[in-house]
Amino acid sequence: MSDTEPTGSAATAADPSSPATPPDQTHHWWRLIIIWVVLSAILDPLFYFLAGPHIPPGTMSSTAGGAQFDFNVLFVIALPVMLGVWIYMVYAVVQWRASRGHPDPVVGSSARSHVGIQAGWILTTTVIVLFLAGFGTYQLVQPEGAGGGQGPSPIWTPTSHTVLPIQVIGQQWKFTYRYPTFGGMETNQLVVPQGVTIAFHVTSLDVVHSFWAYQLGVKADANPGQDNVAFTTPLETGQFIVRCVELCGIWHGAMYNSGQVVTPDQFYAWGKATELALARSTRLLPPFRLTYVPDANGADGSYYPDNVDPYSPYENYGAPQSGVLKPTK
Ligand SMILES: [Cu+2]
Repeated sequence: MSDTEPTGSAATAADPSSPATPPDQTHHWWRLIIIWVVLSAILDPLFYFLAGPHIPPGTMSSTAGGAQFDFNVLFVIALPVMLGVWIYMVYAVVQWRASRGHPDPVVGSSARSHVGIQAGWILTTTVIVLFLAGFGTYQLVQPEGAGGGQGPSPIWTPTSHTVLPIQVIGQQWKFTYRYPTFGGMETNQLVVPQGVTIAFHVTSLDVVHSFWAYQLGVKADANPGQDNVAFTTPLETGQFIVRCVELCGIWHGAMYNSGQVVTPDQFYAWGKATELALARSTRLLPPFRLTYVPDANGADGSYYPDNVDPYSPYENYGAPQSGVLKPTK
């Protein structure tokens, strides 16, 4: 900025040719503020009540509804800030463009160090940022852990006594699901009951994957050797999409399937039927554990519970079984 012009006197020197300069200053401020307040008061509720209910990920589960609410609150706060910038920009372009022949805007000392503007600016932005930090932190922890993986010992745990555990096992390149409630069966179908709080125990057999049940508002990293817990309560029946959202190898992009929220009756019927249908393969699985160790032999995608060393004598690495190798533990 150039302030080499003589201060103060330059503005007064221009006055005789354009007499109305000083009162015009406040006029612009009030006009800007009124446009801003009116537009914010119209557009904020319009967004919240018309667009808000359709914002992803929807309201299929408690955590999805929470994510939608959080987004809408943040947007309602952000919209007036965006409007403030846009309105000022458009107003400046229209009102103060050179072709309108107005005198130059104020320069020199009167354009600097306006205590009110500075204090207001710092105060407003500080209040907004601190509120967002507080709101974000609270929402992250309190409403059912917000659907994110909380690690093996979650900060937020459900108050409900009927929590259904479902294990999500990421592996190159699919998700499988183990249901300890149904004999530890493992299936590639994710079926969950409506109205029941679910604890997803997310883990991996190989590299880092990430379990994202989009419409349920659940997203948790799948790390080998880690039990990452995420809670949600499905509220609406229907289909939801599951994707891997951590680049995990060449077929990462094909690592998706869909899940189903059904009524509790349908769920238990499905569970019992599937448990029966899978009984023979379930017997070949390692017992249900929160984490596993992949089979070092394995092109077949099999795995061990994590209390068995994959390099123990139980593994024969393709060598014929003989009496030489004996369990040492
Ligand atoms: Cu993956």
